[in-house]
Amino acid sequence: MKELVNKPKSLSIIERKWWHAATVYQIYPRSFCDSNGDGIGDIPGIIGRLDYLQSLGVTVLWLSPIYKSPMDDNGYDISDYQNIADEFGTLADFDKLVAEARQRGIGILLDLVVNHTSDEHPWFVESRGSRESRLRDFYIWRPPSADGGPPNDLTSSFGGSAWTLDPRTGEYYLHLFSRRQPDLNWKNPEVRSEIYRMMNWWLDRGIAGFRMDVIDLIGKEVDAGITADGPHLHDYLQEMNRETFGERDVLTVGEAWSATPDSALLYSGRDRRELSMVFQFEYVTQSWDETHGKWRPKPVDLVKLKAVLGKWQHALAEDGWNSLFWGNHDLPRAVSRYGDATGYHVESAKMLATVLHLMKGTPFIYQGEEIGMTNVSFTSLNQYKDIETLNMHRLHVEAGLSTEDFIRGANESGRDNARTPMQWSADPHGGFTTGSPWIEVNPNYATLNAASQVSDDRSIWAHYRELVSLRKQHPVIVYGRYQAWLDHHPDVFVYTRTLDDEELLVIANFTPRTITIELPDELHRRGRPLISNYSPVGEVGETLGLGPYEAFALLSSRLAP
Ligand code: TEU
Ligand code: CA
Repeated sequence: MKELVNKPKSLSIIERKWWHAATVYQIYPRSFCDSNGDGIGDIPGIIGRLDYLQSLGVTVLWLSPIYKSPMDDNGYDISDYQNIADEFGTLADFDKLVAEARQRGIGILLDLVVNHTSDEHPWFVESRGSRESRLRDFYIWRPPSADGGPPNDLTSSFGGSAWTLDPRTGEYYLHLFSRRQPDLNWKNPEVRSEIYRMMNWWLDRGIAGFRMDVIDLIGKEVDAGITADGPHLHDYLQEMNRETFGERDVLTVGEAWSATPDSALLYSGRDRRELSMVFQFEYVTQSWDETHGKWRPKPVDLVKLKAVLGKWQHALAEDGWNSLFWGNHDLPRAVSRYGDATGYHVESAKMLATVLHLMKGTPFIYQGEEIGMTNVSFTSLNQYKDIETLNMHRLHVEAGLSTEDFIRGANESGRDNARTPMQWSADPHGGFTTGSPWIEVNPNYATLNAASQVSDDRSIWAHYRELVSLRKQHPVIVYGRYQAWLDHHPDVFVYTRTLDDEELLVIANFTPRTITIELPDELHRRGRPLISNYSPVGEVGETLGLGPYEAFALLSSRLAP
């Protein structure tokens, strides 16, 4: 029996924003499309693919860094914030990208990397010159500890101490990433105002907002050993908001590995005036090994995965906003990590997309995910290019691990999985370049490529396009209340989204097996099949059979009998 509810139209407390209904697409420029045959993706290459992105339906592109950089960390080490790296193009190319994207209803999000700069940034060159340098205090310098070693035991994300001794002045500088990425001193008001000035300069060029690299680290209290979530973090973000984008209608998303549902409300709560949303990684790190971290990931535990994603859905239901993503340029390929890249490639890629894109939040598609690109299997160390992987290899081998063992972990979790070139076609190097690519293309490009999918209505690509379009058409997908069902079921992900008199039911089999599940009375219904990766499902009753990785969504009216 269905309840006959006839409540007044619900007034969501959340103020409507354009980016609530948007789907963002992340581009890793180095690996997206090479226009001039030098083996490196570039801005003209992106411009050449705008029609492809428009037909996918995405309305925001987040570009990983395109600024001048010695590329120690592929651009996350910036030496000039107000210029473009030669290999990516020119400022004129960038302005053209913004204009051409805008004509297609697409906005450009820049990657704001302001926790650190490159060691080649003129600020650092000046700062390291002498202890009396006028920019000394732009970075974090400390004298050696009593035994001459580093000031404390803070470690770098890429391995080893976070401190490097600079012989010129006999002091250590802090770098939470590579030694070529010195951390800026956010306590210095001059540093902050320089950054705000630079941000406004880009906003004035017409960008749609920023993705903020490791933004949870800028409030660090180095001497107390605090890096993430420091005491002044939110003061700085409120100041940044006031001084830069606060009055502009842009999207801002902060990368925050330390974020909890509570802190997410500090960043994105309605009265806080900080950011639109953050990326949270709780569901990522919960499957890392206690000692070896991501290099020995545990198998995905669906019950735990549902619990974490559900917790975030609830915590930000009435205030704040979620970001939704399975992958990015640091993470393994979604279908390899959470699906089945060999046995049920198409089914599982579509299933994952269905589950993610119908939740509440703004979905992010990482380049190539829309065609189901997979992890790569490298066999020799020189195929890897990522600084994190190469540094970690050195440390693990010093600690007694064999290179072969390390490669097994890197093929599962290394960042280069996400960085092999976009597979456009079955042409040499997947149509990414006419030259020789900076990193090898995944050999499966011959069968797994965009060209073969865009014209096929049953492809993974077509499924993503459908999901992006559904979000634009159905407010229930954007604003509906989330409720999870069958929390403890190890095989299926089931949730409903409710708005006014509409209810969306999403059911997904996370296993490569044919299964039968029992559904509680409240879920029995007839409705309109919205999307599926098998044949359309218009009715569910007490028992439901699901094929391997089957997923579907059913839209029904709560007023109907
Ligand atoms: O990543 C932050 C970060 O902490 C990653 O290094 C992450 O921990 C790691 O990949 C997972 O093992 C951001 C950028 O997304 C990343 O590409 C940069 O290398 C890093 O910051 C430094 O800017
Ligand atoms: Ca190029």
